[in-house]
Amino acid sequence: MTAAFPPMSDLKSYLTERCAYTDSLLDQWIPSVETAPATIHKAMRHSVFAGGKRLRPILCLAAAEACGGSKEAAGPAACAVECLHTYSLIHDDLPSMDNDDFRRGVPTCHKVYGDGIAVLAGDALQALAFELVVKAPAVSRYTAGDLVRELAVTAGSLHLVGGQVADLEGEGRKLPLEALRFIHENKTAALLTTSLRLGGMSADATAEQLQALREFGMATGLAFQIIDDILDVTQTSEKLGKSAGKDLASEKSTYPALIGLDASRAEAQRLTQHAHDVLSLFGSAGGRLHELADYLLARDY
Ligand code: GRG
Repeated sequence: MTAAFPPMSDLKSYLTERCAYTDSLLDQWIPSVETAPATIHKAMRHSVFAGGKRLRPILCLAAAEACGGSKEAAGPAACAVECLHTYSLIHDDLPSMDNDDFRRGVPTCHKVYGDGIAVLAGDALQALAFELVVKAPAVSRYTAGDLVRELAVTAGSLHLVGGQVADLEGEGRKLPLEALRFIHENKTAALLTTSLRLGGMSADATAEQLQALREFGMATGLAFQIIDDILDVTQTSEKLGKSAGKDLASEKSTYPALIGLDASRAEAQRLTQHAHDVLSLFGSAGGRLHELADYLLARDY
């Protein structure tokens, strides 16, 4: 397999380049706003191109790089995880869920297109995720069915949906730390982990490499969500591009609410250190994953 990755450059330009690469593929694969029925494609594109950080596609591409693969082979999986992620944001923002008006710096999908079209835009993005993941070129260790299963299990009742159910049922109650950890691992860390594993699978990763990507994803994913909880209390809505301070206002159980800001930061640092440790089998090919783990810990939006 050809390694089509450029040599290490500074992280900022790497992120910009990977973001632009993902966007160009998404633009190619999401039906245009002229495609009938136009409203649904406008709504899908409104949320996808509203300015997300593209962390999941970037992790997918970096995991492929760590396993000796190419960004071209990982591109379909990178777009699939972004479509699944954007669907979850659209549905999470609905009045019947988290009821948010503002996401990625713009009004939420249902605020612009109404609840019905927002539900359908999420549904269509979820379906598109599965259509895209099977575009990945064939490799010897994994079938298209293996990639579909990886995405489906994460999207379903044991992970994304299950985490969202636990979150809804935990509203208005002070949760024990283990219950909060369950929500964060399933709402957040599971999809980051699958993004990495799909990148690895597109590069024909070994079972050991996929297992290391799982451990790296669960550790960085939980650290990512702890940082998200911290940013909700320390940053402005303008900086975050979504409503800040909501967790505090709704007395939601979060890491800072349960263990305090300092202990939350320390836990995110401990998890990030564990993430670095599990990358040892990738040697220098894992360089970008090391950088991304530090970037996720240090982010301020
Ligand atoms: C199945 C409806 C449904 C929901 C599943 C993922 C999820 C649960 C809800 C989405 C909202 C949410 C707060 C998720 C937690 C993960 C998280 C912090 C998402 C935001 O991710 P970023 O910061 O967002 O990467 P951008 O906009 O940059 O892509």
